[in-house]
Amino acid sequence: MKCKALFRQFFPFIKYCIVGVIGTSIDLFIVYLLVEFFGFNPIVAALFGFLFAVTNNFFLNKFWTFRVASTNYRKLWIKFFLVSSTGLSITLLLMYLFWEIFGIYYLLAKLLTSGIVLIWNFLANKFWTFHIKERFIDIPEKYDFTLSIVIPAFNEENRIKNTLILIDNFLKKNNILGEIIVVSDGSTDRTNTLVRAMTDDIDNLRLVVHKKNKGKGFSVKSGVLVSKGKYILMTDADNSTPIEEYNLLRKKIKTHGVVIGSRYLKNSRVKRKQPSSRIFIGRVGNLLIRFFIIDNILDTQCGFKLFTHHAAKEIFARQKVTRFGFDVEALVIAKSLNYKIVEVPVSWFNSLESRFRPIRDAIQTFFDLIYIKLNLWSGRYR
Ligand SMILES: Nc1nc2c(ncn2[C@@H]2O[C@H](COP(=O)(O)OP(=O)(O)O)[C@@H](O)[C@H]2O)c(=O)[nH]1
Ligand SMILES: [Mg+2]
Repeated sequence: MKCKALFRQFFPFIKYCIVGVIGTSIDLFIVYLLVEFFGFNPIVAALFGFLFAVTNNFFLNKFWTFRVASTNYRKLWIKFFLVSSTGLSITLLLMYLFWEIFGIYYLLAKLLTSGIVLIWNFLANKFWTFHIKERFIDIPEKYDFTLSIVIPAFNEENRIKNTLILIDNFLKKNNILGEIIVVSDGSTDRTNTLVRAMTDDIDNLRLVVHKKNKGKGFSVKSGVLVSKGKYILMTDADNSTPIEEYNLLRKKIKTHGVVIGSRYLKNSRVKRKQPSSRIFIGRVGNLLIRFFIIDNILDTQCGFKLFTHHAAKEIFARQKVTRFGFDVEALVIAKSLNYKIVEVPVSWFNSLESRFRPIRDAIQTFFDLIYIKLNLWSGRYR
């Protein structure tokens, strides 16, 4: 486990080194410019070069290496500057020690010094400058239900009835006081009639109706905002992840604000795969998401996610993306609010029917990702 944790720092460390090389090149270039073309004293020029490189490295590390959402630039920059200055002082001290006192060949002394300072700077920035304290909020309120289950539904007359029966049975069998909220989103088939009829047989089944289709994201949001449970689960109308998997997620919700089902972990059980075109889109999408938006999460798109009441309300109140990009956005918001997120392997039975239109929805989701990134940069989620 320790080895794994260490390995996770490998990529950030490589990125940190790359940023360091860029910073040093800029530093040298500025010193050269100032001395040769503007007649600066080399010591003064070195000072400017240092400040410039610190600022440049700061931005690259904030947005690329460590991806910190905080927009308190002044505080972060001062911390980063302090770490860099301390690094510089250590450099001088070690050079004095290695070269003057121990008589080590000066280039070797410099190599040793650089290595030590690099590791010091990396660790100090990782665990101090850009360190985020994750939080877990569990307010000891009295809730009307233990669990709210939010199901977005768009023309689901074929699939929803069975799912509702399974969920109702599960709640009864496990003695869970739950409410089920179906958000029918401009459905033009018999979804509304069907669900309404079932409210006679199923306790605490509610139907929220959107007259026009607004998207899965918008629907989950409206369902979450009216939920009254201590925990809030979103799941798909086709029961792709069987409701029994709630028991797996529940184990982690005692210590995490957000627990998400995952199809890509070692113990995930994916039965009946999606068509290969869909898998391809999913993989490419995931790569883009991991590279540009959120790392450390393997499956952002699984429709089975559990939140504490407080986390769900805080996250979905800030939700802006209305269609399929909303999953990623919810996780981005959770991260920028410093919630602890954990992935749990679940089973997943692909249903042959799908509302996802591969080309149209993939393109729309791509634009949503850009929109999320812009919101993140401008601090709109905080
Ligand atoms: N409210 C709402 N739900 C939608 C919309 N599109 C898809 N869904 C729901 O999202 C869930 C997953 O959709 P599904 O067609 O199974 O997609 P897939 O599993 O990703 O192929 C189902 O519960 C759908 O009814 C939409 O536009 N509005
Ligand atoms: Mg499905």
